[in-house]
Amino acid sequence: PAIIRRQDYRPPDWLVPEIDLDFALDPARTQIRAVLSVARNGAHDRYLKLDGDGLVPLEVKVDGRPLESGEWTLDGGALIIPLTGDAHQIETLVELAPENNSKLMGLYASGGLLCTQCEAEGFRRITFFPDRPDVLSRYSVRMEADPARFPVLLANGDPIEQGSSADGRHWARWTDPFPKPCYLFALVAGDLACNADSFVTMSGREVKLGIWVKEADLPRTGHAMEALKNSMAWDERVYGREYDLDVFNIVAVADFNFGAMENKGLNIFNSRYILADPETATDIDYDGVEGVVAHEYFHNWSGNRVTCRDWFQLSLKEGFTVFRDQNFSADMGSHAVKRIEDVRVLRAAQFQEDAGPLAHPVRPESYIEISNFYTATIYNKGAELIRMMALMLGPERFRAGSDLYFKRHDGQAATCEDFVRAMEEGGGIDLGQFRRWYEQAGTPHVRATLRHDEATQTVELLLEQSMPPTPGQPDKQPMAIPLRTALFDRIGSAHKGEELLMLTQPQQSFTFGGFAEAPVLSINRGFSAPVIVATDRSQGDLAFLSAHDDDPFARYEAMQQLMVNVLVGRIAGQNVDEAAVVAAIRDTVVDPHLDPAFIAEAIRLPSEAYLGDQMAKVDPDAIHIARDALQRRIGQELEPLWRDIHARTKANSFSLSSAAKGARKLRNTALICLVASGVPDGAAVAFSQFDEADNMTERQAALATLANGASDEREAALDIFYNRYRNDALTLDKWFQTQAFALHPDTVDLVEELGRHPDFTLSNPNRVRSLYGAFGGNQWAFHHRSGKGYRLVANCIIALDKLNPQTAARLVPPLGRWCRFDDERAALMRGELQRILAEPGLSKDVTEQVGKSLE
Ligand code: HT7
Ligand code: ZN
Repeated sequence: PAIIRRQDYRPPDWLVPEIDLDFALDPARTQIRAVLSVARNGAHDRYLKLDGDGLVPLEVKVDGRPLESGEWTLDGGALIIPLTGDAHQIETLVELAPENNSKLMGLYASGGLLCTQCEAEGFRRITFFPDRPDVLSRYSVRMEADPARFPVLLANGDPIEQGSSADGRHWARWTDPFPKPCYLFALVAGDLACNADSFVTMSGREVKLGIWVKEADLPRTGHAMEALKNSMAWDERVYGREYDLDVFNIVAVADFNFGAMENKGLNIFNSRYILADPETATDIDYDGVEGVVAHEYFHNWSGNRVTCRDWFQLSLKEGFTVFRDQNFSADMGSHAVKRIEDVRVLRAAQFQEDAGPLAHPVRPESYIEISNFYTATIYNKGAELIRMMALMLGPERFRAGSDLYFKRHDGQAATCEDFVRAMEEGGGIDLGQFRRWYEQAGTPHVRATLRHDEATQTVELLLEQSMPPTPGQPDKQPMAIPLRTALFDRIGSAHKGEELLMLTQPQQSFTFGGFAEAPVLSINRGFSAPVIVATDRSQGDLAFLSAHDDDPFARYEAMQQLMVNVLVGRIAGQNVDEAAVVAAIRDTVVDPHLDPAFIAEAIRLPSEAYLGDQMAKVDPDAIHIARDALQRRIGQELEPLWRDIHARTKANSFSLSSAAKGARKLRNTALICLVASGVPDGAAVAFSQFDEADNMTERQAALATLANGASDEREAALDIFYNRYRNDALTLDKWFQTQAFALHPDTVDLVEELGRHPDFTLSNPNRVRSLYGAFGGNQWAFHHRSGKGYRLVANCIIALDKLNPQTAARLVPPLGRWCRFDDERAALMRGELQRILAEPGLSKDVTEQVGKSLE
């Protein structure tokens, strides 16, 4: 397949200032008439090329004149028309069968609805058009459909006309006054009910808000609506950004390749990020709804008003928007806990990506299939880059930079470089070396060594940075790494003030005076830079920080490192002091000043996958055994504490307050510890929590805890859960996911069985992710030494590729991590990758991911 390169960017030959679309909608046979006003861009004699994917032109007209078939050609799906003048009107007619569109890109059917997904390159599956983000057009859209099946007709912008046709069909016209790239086009037709509300903007305009769902789901839309209104107010307050249309609609659909889509004025969501009620949604689900609603709303400015020049600039909108949604969620809840959660996700997804064959820079240099580049690097590492700039600039200068960016580039298709330049000019800072964060893939490693000199009462902090090679980038230049740092006096347990140290050289040392005794180093506080830090801190120093650090992230980190050292040491056969971990956990749990949600985060053992990341070669079995043993010891030694917490955090009634969420989080952690201790009534306590819970957070946590063990209660709870939720797709996903993620010796066999379950289907991406996606993240089960896990996932990829290549390609990365494992496992993993690659007719999505994984 062809490689697209960033360096090959050329402005578009033809612009399309206006487009008029007419949809005669029907699931089996939809006709689309498009009228494009095209304008030559600059002086050249190149023909007009309109991208198309699987389209057959039924009619082609230029300035109203029908073309003969010889007057246009098709080239790899694109429509080629030679034109003589500088401005023309092009008209095309195509026909589609949305009900047969299993790729869920372009116009497709989902649960009786017709809807669209155009980012990144879905619009070319709807009509012929220059499908690139730097072609911005004004859209007028007419939709016509059967009013019984499709009473609601929505598109971007504002509704301007509607009526009935003589043949009993009805129609509506929507226009969007803001020029936009075609990836932001959307329409929805269906039988939908609306949660209607409104928001008055900072300039006093009333915006009509609508969340459209199936009638039965209306009671589950309240949280999403609150999140939307909070997001609108937050963007005004924090970034000065006001909403610009008179209506803002959101539609929830059951079949969706991603989380949601920010189409102008008509966001389309995977229903899992809209629907929530206590019976079916966990607190994590509620937070997911809030975060994704905010993310898509924030795109109205960071993505829509200022869009991307080309797909290499994807992080311009995604990294910035993730940064914005992370800060919004932190403001809505706890800054400390949100940061811990975000870093956990970054390390689990992005650090692994950076360390493997699919590593790429935040601004990639090339791609084969752009859908494969909606990655943790573009999104989460991209957000960390913005976070570092915000830290270096400080809040006022960062706001000045973002104001300049929006003002300067409003209505334009911009680049990452435009953003950095606006930050430099608006904030008055030189970001020359910092730009390497956009260019170099891989996670920097920083080694920090502290040397104390009693005679001069000074300490020298030596920082050394390095960056491992990544595909296509064998040698790396030093990065600009901002490290928030403090030195703690052991006596008094305080520090003299935090400093922001800028590490810019391969090696750099910083000297601090006034230390009669060697202090304790607290570094990368708040996770100020997305780097891996190694220090020579003792277990005693880490225990000290886990009790005294005033930066919550650093305190959490010290606790985690304490546990990692014990676990990795134990796996390596060293004599380790587990008692120190137990003591640190006890001290944390009983600290009355700490937020219960923070306690739950801090005392949670590092995941098996994270432990694997700390080892030269991952040994899944040894990791599982060591972690399990430590969890048991923590459970046993502090058993009364776990019982007490579990009992006292039981609420009388459900609330979504931070305090109630924190209590549930801690209660579920206490349950894990209690059950892990092996006490005879462990399964019974978990089952009562499962049975008595008035909310899904506690019910699912109890189910997951039971699923890790072997008991009659396990089987009973799984049966009850299935029977209770078998008709609720989103909740049934949890049943599949919990079993696929269970730390149970039979998980691999169970996943095989579940793949044949009557409720399992490859046509719903949520269901696929809940089984095979979750399983791929279950290190112990997926890496079963038999290789069965690899075979299962490979089989799924092969079968799914024929229906939905995008979703299939997203299952490849766990198989691509073969070089992190022993030779036997590596050979089995490579064997499965080769088997996939040998499949005839493999999509370019999967070919790219598998091909790169084998290199
Ligand atoms: N910007 C949206 C990306 C997206 C997407 C990408 C590829 C395939 C399907 C997709 N659906 C949505 C989502 C976002 O980041 O807001
Ligand atoms: Zn986004």
